[in-house]
Amino acid sequence: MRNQIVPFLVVVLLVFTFSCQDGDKEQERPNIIFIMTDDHTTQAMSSYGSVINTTPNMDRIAANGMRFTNAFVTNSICAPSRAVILTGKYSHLNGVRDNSTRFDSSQVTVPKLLQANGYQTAMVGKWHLKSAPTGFDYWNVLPGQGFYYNPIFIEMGERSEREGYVTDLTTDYALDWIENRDEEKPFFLMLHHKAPHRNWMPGPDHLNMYDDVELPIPDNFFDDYENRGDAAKDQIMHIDDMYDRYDLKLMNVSSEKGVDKAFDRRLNRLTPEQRAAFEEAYREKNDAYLAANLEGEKLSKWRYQRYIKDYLRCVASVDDNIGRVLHYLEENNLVGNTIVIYTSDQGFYLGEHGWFDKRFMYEESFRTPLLVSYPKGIASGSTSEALTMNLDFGPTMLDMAGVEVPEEMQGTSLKNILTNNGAEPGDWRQSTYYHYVEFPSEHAVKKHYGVRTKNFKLIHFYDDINQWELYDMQNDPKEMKNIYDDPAFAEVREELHAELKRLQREFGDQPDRVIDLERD
Ligand code: SGN
Ligand code: CA
Repeated sequence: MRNQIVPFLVVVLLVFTFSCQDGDKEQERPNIIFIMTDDHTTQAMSSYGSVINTTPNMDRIAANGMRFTNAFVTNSICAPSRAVILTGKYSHLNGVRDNSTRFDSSQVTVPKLLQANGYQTAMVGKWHLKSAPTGFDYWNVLPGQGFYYNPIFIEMGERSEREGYVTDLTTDYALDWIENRDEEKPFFLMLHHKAPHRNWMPGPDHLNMYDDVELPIPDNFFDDYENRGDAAKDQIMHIDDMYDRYDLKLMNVSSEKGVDKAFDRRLNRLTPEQRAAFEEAYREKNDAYLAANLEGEKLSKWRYQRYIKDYLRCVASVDDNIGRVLHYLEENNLVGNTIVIYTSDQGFYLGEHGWFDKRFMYEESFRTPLLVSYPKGIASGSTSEALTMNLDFGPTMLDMAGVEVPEEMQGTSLKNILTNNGAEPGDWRQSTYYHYVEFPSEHAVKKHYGVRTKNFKLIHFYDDINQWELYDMQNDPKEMKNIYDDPAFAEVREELHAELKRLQREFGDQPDRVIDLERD
């Protein structure tokens, strides 16, 4: 076995090295397709061992390239994650610390650098950064969160509504752009899906998927948050907090709640045919729900089933559409020279701890999927356990394109890992730093920062509270027991405190100063 693998790797490395030599023909520089979904989490990807769905097309990216098992975000929420990816810098430096901040588009970004270095660049789909996209030859984005049905797109500044389902339309625009590109130049495409973001409205092709199955519930669904701090107890993101109409599509339940009214406005966007199909898909199931008059745990379980099925129906459409992109690359002889990256803006809770949404540094939302394929440089079917961050995506894409990574970017290129079968270089990071600040706000997740190594995680919840949590990631991967005050872990605790301080110095983050300023 070893005898076969070593020559194979040598060939892969040589081909890769040669393909990146200066003076290469322009079209031999790799194309890059960066596909990012909104809130798609590893628990709903078959390549990461999902027990609730399959994602055959995403699996093809994993099978043709590398799957990262320890990819994390720096701040688990949408606009901040996007700004981190564009700039390669933490939120406190790129300015987008929460979803309400406008991105300062005069900053140095990955698309600007690729564009300046001869790439043709495009951005299609969810943008969410308030200022207009810069650094793109073509852009066509959804305003704000966008709509699932008949969405409005802003194409190079012009707004128009398109009939259809957002995931299909976003892919149509992306493929049209590739089709009409200048074939003499390499291309960089950011293809950002809205799905599977709340309120999980499935497309016409998947409305009845999972109708006849009951999906397994996470074993910590009925978590009572014992042995945890107040932050886990005080959140408002429990499946029981969901809205009947807006989230759960109980169109036979009346409600005066604002967000349910917003759902009615959304339904009104559908064409009569779309609306008839949508309502018909839920009608019998919603009637059965009312007749059953469920309470307590049974009601929570019903709500989980409705939530997870709609979420997965939205994921299925993304997966089908990724299949369309991969098929296009095959048909047009683009597979060999195109890097395909698949990720999400962050992870998500699929009933773990009883939750939906994200924001916490707890595993499910701190993690993000990361698959990268590139036949010329990455061994197929490989995995890497290196601790990686969304901070690294920008430097990686620049490095793979042969463009110098600016000193100010705080991430590290993954090129060495990608081209070395997933092995970590000797000096690779042994810890990751996280900082979330959007509080008070929807879902009531408190401000916190922390550090994670492969074995432990230390979190400090601050602002309106002052509580520390420590988790043993090997023996308690679901984070059910805070061991911060356990004397057996006193040494680990002190080591992590020191590491946290070191990281805050390295990255220039000063949460304690922020607290003081906010209190003044
Ligand atoms: C909306 C959702 C929230 C979600 C945020 C942020 N509420 O406000 O549930 O946490 O987006 O999501 S909704 O009632 O409008 O659906 S993010 O992915 O954009 O950060
Ligand atoms: Ca998101």
